[in-house]
Amino acid sequence: MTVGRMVSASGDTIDDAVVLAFRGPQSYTGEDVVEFQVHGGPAVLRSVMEHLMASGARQAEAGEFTLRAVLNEKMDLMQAEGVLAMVEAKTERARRQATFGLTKALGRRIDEVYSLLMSAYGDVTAVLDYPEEGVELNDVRPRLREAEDQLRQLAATAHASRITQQGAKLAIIGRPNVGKSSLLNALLGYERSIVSGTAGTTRDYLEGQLEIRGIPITVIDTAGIRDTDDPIEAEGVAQARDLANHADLVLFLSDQPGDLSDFERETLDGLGDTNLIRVQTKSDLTPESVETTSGWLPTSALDGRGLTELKDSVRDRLLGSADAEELWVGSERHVERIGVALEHLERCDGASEDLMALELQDALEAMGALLGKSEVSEETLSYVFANFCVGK
Ligand SMILES: Nc1nc2c(ncn2[C@@H]2O[C@H](COP(=O)(O)OP(=O)(O)OP(=O)(O)O)[C@@H](O)[C@H]2O)c(=O)[nH]1
Ligand SMILES: [Mg+2]
Repeated sequence: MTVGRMVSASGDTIDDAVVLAFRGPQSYTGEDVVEFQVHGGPAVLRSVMEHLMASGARQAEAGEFTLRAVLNEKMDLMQAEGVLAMVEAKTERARRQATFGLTKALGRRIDEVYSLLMSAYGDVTAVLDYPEEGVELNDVRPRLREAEDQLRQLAATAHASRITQQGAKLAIIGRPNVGKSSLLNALLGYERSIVSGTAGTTRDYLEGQLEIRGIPITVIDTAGIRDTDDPIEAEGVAQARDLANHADLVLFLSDQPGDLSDFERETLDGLGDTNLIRVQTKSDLTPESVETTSGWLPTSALDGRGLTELKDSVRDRLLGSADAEELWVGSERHVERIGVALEHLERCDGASEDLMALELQDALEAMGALLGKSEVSEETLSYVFANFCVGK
């Protein structure tokens, strides 16, 4: 580490800087690396960059430092993907999941399955090559089932992982005046949307960002849905239904769940149950003696009751049973490769030994591509590094 003055070729002072030299192979990329720590500010940075480039340097490509680290075997491809996930992590939960990539925990789990398949493959080829040795194929099946189970468990975490990393869209819909904008404001903790007793206050949709139980969420407040002749309102209604259809989760609101209009019923039926939470609003107005309608979660934007339960319910619906402490498979590349391996394993069921050997070969190849055991293709590298930012 050196503290010194940076001067141009013509002797002009550029800045005082700290210069850190990392000698390969003990550096991030494995190569010799020099880091300049200069005073911030756009003019200083521009001047330093200009002078470095005039001396023969060039701007790094997106992800080039990490790519070089992979090519120099300082880290494997899954760790590099962990770096990207770490940089992109918006919440604590996403950050934790990224550490599983960085620390090779995910790679080790996949490696275990790979070894299991490899030993099964070895036995199948032994049966084929030396039929007289009498290796029982029965020994192979439990290992294949075990590998299949493990891969299925990993594949099942993909949805939760995507939601945690990329966030989810939550649409609030319901008839006019039911309290949609009030619920949005209550969830956000500030007055994002105009609230009034006039039905049809919200005509256009609007969005707010928040975090619910560690999940980045975009909440969308929409125009009240009802049968209307007003063309502007009808446009808002159509938009609300469309937003609900494209959201990861819909909160369907009613202050009188026992008395839905035909239009509300029809909208509700069109949404299906899987990504829907039925929310009863204004439950502060309901006398204690009145039982809550089954299947509806009672809430009040006014006094905050039911909002904790609502947030828990949002988390449960979005993440399912995926446990945050478990390893999750996040990258699309991992999900896709695991899917391919699973397809081949399924085809082993009831297959003859020679077919099984072929399927196992393909399954191993898919897993090997994940771990970088086989030659990593240019195409895979550019796919992985396409999303990196410059300087990583
Ligand atoms: N008592 C009570 N009143 C509420 C509650 N939530 C909303 N309101 C009232 O209900 C009325 C309508 O609320 P909004 O949030 O504007 O309803 P909206 O569904 O967005 O209505 P539109 O935008 O017209 O579709 C307002 O007068 C609110 O003060 C609640 O939890 N309790
Ligand atoms: Mg509104």
